[in-house]
Formats: sequence, C-alpha cells, structure tokens
Amino acid sequence: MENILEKIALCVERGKVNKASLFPADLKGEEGADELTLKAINSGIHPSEILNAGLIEGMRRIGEKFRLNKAFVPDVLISAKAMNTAMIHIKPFFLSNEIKSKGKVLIGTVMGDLHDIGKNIVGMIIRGGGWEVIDVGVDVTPKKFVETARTEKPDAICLSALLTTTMLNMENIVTEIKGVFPKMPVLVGGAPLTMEYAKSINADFYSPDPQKALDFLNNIKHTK
Ligand code: B12
Repeated sequence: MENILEKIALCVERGKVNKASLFPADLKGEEGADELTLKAINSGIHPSEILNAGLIEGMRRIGEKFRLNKAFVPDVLISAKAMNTAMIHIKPFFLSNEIKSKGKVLIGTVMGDLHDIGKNIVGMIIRGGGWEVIDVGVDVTPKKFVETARTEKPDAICLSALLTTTMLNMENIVTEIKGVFPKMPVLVGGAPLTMEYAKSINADFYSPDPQKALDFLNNIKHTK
C-alpha cells in the first residue's frame, strides 16, 4: 500500500501524467498518476490518504526542488497536470456525501496569485461536506469578491494565497468585504500564512487544514 502511494508521489513529482505520456523518458510505458490513483482507489485505500500521502506529497517534493532551483516552472506545471488528472478520480468521493446544501461558500485565490491547486482542494472538501461552493477562480480583485458576494449572498468567504507578496492583498480584501458585510465570516489559507498574520488582518479563521475549515463552517451554521 505504501508502495503505490510512493509511486503516485513520484509520478506527481516527476510529471508522469499517465501511461501514454512520453515524459519523463525513463518512465516511458509505465503507469502514471492517472492509472495508479485509480488502482489505489480500487484496492481500497482511502481517497484522503491517496490525496495526502500520494498527490500532495508529490507536489511538496516538486515544490522543494523548485525552491532549490533544481526544477523550473515547466516542471511544476507538468506536475500540476499529473495531480489534476489524478484528482478526477478522487473528486467523486469528496462529493458523494452531498445530500442537501448546508449553505453557500464563495472561494477564490487573491489578486495577483495564479496558484489554484490548494484552493481547488479546499473547495472540493467543503463541497463534499455538503456546502454549495461558488469558485471565483484565481487573481480575484477585492471588487470581484464583494460584487459576487452581493449577487450570490454566501454564508462565508474563503481566500487562498500562495505567495508572500499576494498574501498581503488579503488584508485589503478582508477590509473591503467586512466594510460591506460586517458579519461575513472570512476564512484564509495557503502555504505562506500564519495564525498571527490571519489575526492581524481580522480574518475569522485560519488553518493549513481544509478539513478544519469545514468544521468551522459547520459550526457557524449551527450558531447562526
Ligand atoms: C504548483 C506551483 C506553481 C504553479 C501553479 C499551478 C496551479 N495551477 O496552481 C505555477 C508554475 C503556475 C507557479 C507559478 C509561480 N510560482 Co509557484 N509554486 C507551486 C508549488 C510548487 C506548489 C503549490 C501547490 O499547489 N501546493 C499544493 C497545495 C495542495 O498546497 P496549498 O496551495 O498550500 O494548499 C493547501 C493549504 O495551504 C490549504 N489552503 C490553501 N488555500 C486555503 C484557503 C483556506 C481558506 C484554507 C482554510 C486552507 C487553504 O489547503 C490546501 C490543501 O492542504 C509551490 C511550492 C510549495 N511547495 O508550495 C510554489 C510556490 C508557491 N511558487 C512560488 C513562486 C515564486 C512562483 C512564481 C512567482 C514563479 C515565477 N518566477 O514565475 C509564479 C507566480 C505566479 C503567480 N502570479 O501566481 C514560491 C512562492 C515563494 C514566496 N515566498 O512567495 C513557491 C513557494 C515555490 C518556492 N519555494 O519558491 N507555481
């Protein structure tokens, strides 16, 4: 079992999408993230374990190489492609307990930031927890968050940022949202964030763990 999760992590790290992909050359003809994820699901491994120990672990490793200048943007993009292809098999499990919507959540990656893998995972977990999720995409301006909130009337708004520079845009976005909707719970997350920073910008919730965001949302629904 550990072996297949390790293989999945390796496929994501090296950008091996599926058996048909010609890249990387030394893995030509071998199964990729696509087939291995399906195999892992069929062998009974819990999808959240495949997600954490396989797919996210692979992204963590390519991220580390990228940081050390041992991998470059195209390498990271092909890893993201491998991850997203595998996610197609994982998604239905997170969505399956969707019975009746508990409420509506707006989610987006903040202005200047194009990273969406984390945001998509958070959205998927919240959706799987029974919430309707309105995903406004990446590079989202404060104005767009506020305008969409006006039309969609969500119960909460989730902001994601992956760059230390774009993280700073969260402050303005939280201020703009709270200026129009003072009671709107705003949840923030993304690799560079800390609890301290989240508190300093008046966000209502921060965690690196999307599952905890879902617990928080379920709780506000009870107390509303
Ligand atoms: C993939 C990736 C890319 C891809 C993005 C593809 C895509 N579709 O998302 C591409 C190649 C496009 C890219 C581009 C860039 N990237 Co980049 N990228 C990454 C990488 C390798 C992985 C990010 C990722 O997807 N992680 C996996 C997900 C699952 O993790 P996550 O996003 O943190 O989300 C989890 C939690 O944080 C949490 N979470 C996330 N959001 C939220 C929200 C809420 C509300 C909650 C509760 C929780 C939560 O839940 C998620 C699931 O557990 C990271 C390195 C790393 N290890 O993080 C660098 C990294 C983020 N990138 C970096 C950089 C510098 C860039 C570029 C500037 C590079 C360049 N020179 O062009 C550009 C910026 C483009 C832009 N304007 O946004 C730096 C940032 C450094 C910094 N201190 O700011 C990093 C850290 C790499 C590094 N070590 O140098 N990148």
